[in-house]
Amino acid sequence: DHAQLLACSVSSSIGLESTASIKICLHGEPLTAVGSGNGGFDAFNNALAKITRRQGLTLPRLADYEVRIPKGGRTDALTECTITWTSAEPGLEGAFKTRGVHANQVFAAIGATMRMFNLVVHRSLQ
Ligand code: ILE
Repeated sequence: DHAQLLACSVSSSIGLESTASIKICLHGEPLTAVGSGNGGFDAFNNALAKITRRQGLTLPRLADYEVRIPKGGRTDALTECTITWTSAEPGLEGAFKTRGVHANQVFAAIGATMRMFNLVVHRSLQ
């Protein structure tokens, strides 16, 4: 992969905005950013947006977001997050889906987002 999430802290509270602090290795270079937002995933996306803006990359828009667990799962189940993105960028036009799996549902969404980000970075090199 071209972009790898080296470190990520997401903090959520009641009565305060969520915050995220991230470190991404892009083309072998470690890049850090912080973000805040309306929910932990929003905070992560705002941090990622700072990095992509600096790199001159345009991210697709989130069009749908689904999170589920296997049937019969319990509170310790792995969650699967499927995100539908829409993009106007050449090579990524239209809608596409990415998926992430993690015990923590926000990290499942972040995994799906990193897959999308890698597609964007890959296209930008072509
Ligand atoms: N706002 C929530 C979050 O940041 C969801 C994002 C709705 C898709 O976790």
